[in-house]
Order: sequence, then structure tokens, then C-alpha cells
Amino acid sequence: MSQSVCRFPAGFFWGAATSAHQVEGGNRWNDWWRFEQRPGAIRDGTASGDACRHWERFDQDFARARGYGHTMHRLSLEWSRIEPARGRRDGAAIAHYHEVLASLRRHGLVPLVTLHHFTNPLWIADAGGWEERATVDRFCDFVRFCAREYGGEVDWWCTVNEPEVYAFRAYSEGVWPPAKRDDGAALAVMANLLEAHGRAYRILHEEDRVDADGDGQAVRAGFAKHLVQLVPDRWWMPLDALRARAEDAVFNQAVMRAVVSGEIRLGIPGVKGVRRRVPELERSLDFFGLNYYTRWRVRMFAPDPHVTRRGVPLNDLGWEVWPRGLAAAAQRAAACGAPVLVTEHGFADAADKFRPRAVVESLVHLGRAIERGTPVLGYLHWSLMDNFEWADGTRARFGLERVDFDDPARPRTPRASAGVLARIARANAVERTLAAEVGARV
Ligand code: IFM
Repeated sequence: MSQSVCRFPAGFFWGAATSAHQVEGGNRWNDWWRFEQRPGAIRDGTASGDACRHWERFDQDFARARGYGHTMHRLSLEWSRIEPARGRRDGAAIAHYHEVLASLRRHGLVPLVTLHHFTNPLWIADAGGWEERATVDRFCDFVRFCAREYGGEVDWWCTVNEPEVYAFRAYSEGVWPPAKRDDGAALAVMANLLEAHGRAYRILHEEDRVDADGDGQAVRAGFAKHLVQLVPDRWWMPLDALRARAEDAVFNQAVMRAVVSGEIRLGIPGVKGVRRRVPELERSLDFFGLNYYTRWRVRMFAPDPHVTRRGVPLNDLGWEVWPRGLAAAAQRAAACGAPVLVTEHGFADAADKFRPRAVVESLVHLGRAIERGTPVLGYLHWSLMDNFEWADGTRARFGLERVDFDDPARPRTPRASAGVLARIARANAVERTLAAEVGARV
């Protein structure tokens, strides 16, 4: 028997994550689809279009995921398909997601269902989107509907994905719909999304009473937080440290404090902040969904405050590859008091040049953190297959499988990384031989 570098706890979940708009194709009734039609909105000139045609091909996709040893799969329900107009629900879309969930079960994959992953129905966007408190109410109606409709098939729920990323990209940087550049609006949106998470958490616990997987718990609900590490670029420059701390305070700390204490306190110097108490938010995590990708080196007075250093390994989007960061982020997330589930982690690497090694090194660091006591329930890789990477289009390749977007059939080809993760998942361990094969320094 091969020796292992580290082993994972019994029952640890292995799998991949996707979101509806990025893989399904044909999602015409949301704000992203409309945004993609604007010239220049998507950097490489692509659009989601047919995406990966996962809408039709989900069953084959799940069969392959199972073949890779996956035991859990994260997906999202597309609100705009289920409720294309306010109060009008689409029976065919609702039935479709029942088929999707049945397929996951048939293939032995536990579903983790996200309820908001960046897209909004057009009728929500046109009524003011997430700047409006009314959107929180409409979202809660949707959550209640999903809990009643799918609660018999789903126990693991992710309320909102990356509220901080959504708020800043869409309302401060203006690179996602509705393309605003207003820090005050970004803070208001973040607060509304946090409130939505807290209220959705309570609704899921009220409405989903069915223990679908027979483990004694009908609901495990959490959110997915992008826990980027912010570090000063120059250790000797106090202003860089100041800026890194200030960004971390609003992007990470405030969000983590809110889901523990119920207090929303969001501020940016010179901008009208938000302060409010949302009782439903207090201790609103059964698990902390951790999305980890990179660290940002922060510089004061730079045109782009997030800089890269020469000689540092970068992914295809220019994000630093820092395998230690996954464990560091898990340790930080665990301080919120809930077990951590890695709901996303991955690399844009079209050639699969560094992904195999980076996955192995990241998982060894994570495995060691678990051995030292960090509670982690599972690891879901972003993503099962290449997909529509928002404003970066289809050029950013995060998939364990390569998708040929030039071919209308969207064939998938497994990358070496799919096999690497499969070996780890099947062994529930990182074997020494595998670490050596990919050149991991562990
Ligand atoms: O593709 C996204 C995903 O939708 C949310 N988290 C980060 C991923 C990679 O950028």
C-alpha cells in the first residue's frame, strides 16, 4: 500500500462546483444575459450563449463526476428560469431541476444547492436589483418556494454566493451588471445580500423538514464567502499595511462579523456606510462555505492597488497561485464557529500546466490544517468543466475538463487534473507517489 502524505477524515466530501448561468446555456431571462449583449462588456467578446449545454447534458456530466470519485456536487438553481416574471413560476423549469436532483442522487452525488449565484431575473434587475430592500423580500419568497419544492431532495443549501464580490464588481468597479461605480451603492447591496442570507437561513430551517440523506439533519445552510488574503506588498511600508487592513475590514472581517453577531457594519472612508442589526443573521451558519483562489498584495497609491510581483506564479488571469493560502483561509473561516466546507477552489489554467501540482500542494496544506484541528467537511473544486467566466468570458479555463466552445456539441475532455483529484478522492488521502509525480513540494 502506498504511503500517504496526509489523510482526510472519514466521510469527507469530494466534488466540484458550478453555477447555472456559467454552464447551463440559454439563460435569457436574467440581467447577465442582457449585459453580455453590450459591445465590450465581456473581455474576450464571448457570451454565455449555449454555455456548456449542461441544461441538456447534466446526466452525463454527473456520471463522469461520479467516475472521478466525487461524492458531492454544488450547483445553483436559476431564479430567472423558475420565476421568469414576478409571481409566475415555470412548471417546466421546476420539473427540470427535479430531474437534475434525481440524476445527482442516482449517481451518488450529494447536492449542495446555491440559491443566488450572481444572476437576477430581469424583473428584479428592472425594479432596482439589490439596492432595493424589496429585493430581499422577493428573494425570500423564492427561497421559501425552493425549500418547499426541493426540500425532499436537498439538505445542503448555500444561500448566496460571494456577496462581497458581487457588490464590488457590480456596483463599485462597474464591470458586472448593473455596471455602477458607486461605493455607497456597493455597501448597500452587500448589506442587503447579508440580510438576505440571514433570512434565507431561517426560512430554510422552517420550511425544509425532510432529511433527504438520512443523516439525522434536514438542513445544513451556509453562504459562500470569497476569502481572499490581503497582504501589504511592501512589508516595510506602513501605508500598504494600512490599506490592506482597511480592505480586509470591509471585504472579509465585516462579513464574517455579521454572520456571527447579526450586526452589519460596513464602511469605507468618505462613503456613507451601513449599520444595522439583522437578528436572523446572528449565528446563521451551519457551515462556512469557503471560496479561496488567491492573495492580493496591496499597495497604497498605485493605479490598481492589487499588484503582482515579478517571479511569482500566476494563473491565466494573472492571479497569484499560493497553495498555502487555502489552509490559511480555512483556519480563518473556522474562527466563525462553524465547520468549513470548501465550496470553491481552483485555477484558470488552460494548459493544465500548474494545476495538478497546485491542487496537490493546496490539499496537503489543507489536510495538515485538518490534522491540527481545523474542522473541514469537504472540498469542491471550481469547476467540473470550463465555463462562462463572467466578464472574462470563456477564455478563462477553470475546468477539470476542457470544453471545446467552438464545437456546437461542446465536447468535454478530461484534463490531467481531473485524474489527480480523482486519485485523491478515491484514496481520501494524498499519496506520496502522486505528490512526487506532480512535482509537489510537500
Ligand atoms: O467563476 C467564479 C464563480 O462564479 C464564483 N467564484 C469565483 C469563480 C472564478 O472566478
